[in-house]
Amino acid sequence: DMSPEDAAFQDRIDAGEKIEPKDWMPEGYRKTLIRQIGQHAHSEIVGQLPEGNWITRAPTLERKAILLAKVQDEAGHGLYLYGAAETLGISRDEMTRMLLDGRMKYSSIFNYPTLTWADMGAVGWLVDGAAIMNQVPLQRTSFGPYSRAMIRICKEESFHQRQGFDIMMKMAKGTPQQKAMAQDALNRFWFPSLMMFGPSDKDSVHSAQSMAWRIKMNTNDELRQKFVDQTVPQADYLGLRVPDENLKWNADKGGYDFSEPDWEEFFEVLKGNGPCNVDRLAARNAAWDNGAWVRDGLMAHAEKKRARKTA
Ligand code: FAQ
Repeated sequence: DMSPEDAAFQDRIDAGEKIEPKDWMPEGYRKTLIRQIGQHAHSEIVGQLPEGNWITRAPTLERKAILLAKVQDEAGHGLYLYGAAETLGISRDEMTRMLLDGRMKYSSIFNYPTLTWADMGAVGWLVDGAAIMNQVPLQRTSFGPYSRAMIRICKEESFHQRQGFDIMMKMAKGTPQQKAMAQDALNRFWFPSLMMFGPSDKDSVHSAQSMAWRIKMNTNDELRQKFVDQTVPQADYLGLRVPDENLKWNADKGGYDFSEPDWEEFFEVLKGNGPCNVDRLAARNAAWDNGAWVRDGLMAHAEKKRARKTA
């Protein structure tokens, strides 16, 4: 049974109103948003690492400039999202500490290594493709600052996806060796990309409440299906094979049948046992520790200015 406050809040959600930071909200709504937006922000920041790995090794100056711009965009997305989460009463420092000591998550996908240049194509095409599929509906999410951040972010993500597809085109239509690299990247990134949408609906603990609050607009399986339906024809166009024996057009449902990812692997990655979890957290911890002198310097400077003013 709902309290009168909860019922009035649900009425606002059902009427499609946006909830703003100073409005009353149930504690569960606030907590869920801090979790989801915070994890999303951390994903953007940790998500810089797999691509950052290739900036110094991009094949041409033009490719390097494009990749650099994309990775910088991801830092920007992280900052908008931390800003949106801060309006809910948590600081960016606190969220960062929770990432660094493992109390908060980031997307499972960034725990896989980027082994070749073709992986930059696969990440842009598949990972940004999955991110957009998830984020376009979130432009209509009920929390105002999150929905406005999503509008801006989606514009940049579509550029990111196109640059990834462009790399895949070059590789897939290139020499036999280049085509083999593109196929290998698709083979390794296909199932991890499907995992980005979260566990299957029967194992999704948060979906029902988050959808009632319009924090989420679709179930995990709905978006995964849409992603497969959009991506398979793109693989055909590239002349590449999706690594799934069970992939088959199903005319009755108007979509593809496909194999589920290995959910045991997914839950292992969430527990910290993926191929790169240790490296990713070590890299973020090192960045935080190595930046301590900058934070200390800024604080000391602010302190000095304050002392001068009051003197
Ligand atoms: N990875 O009950 P549900 C990007 C956790 S895009 C890790 O279904 P929910 C752009 C979940 O947190 C990637 N953990 O959860 C980019 C929960 O655990 P908890 C980021 C996952 O929240 C591209 C538990 O499993 N995008 O970064 C994952 O209702 C290229 C149960 O799951 C967003 O974050 C996973 N894949 O649905 C950057 C989008 N899936 O917290 C660089 C916003 C589930 O209770 C390069 N987020 N879990 O301990 C969402 O839409 C939702 O949070 C879902 C999960 C759909 C991800």
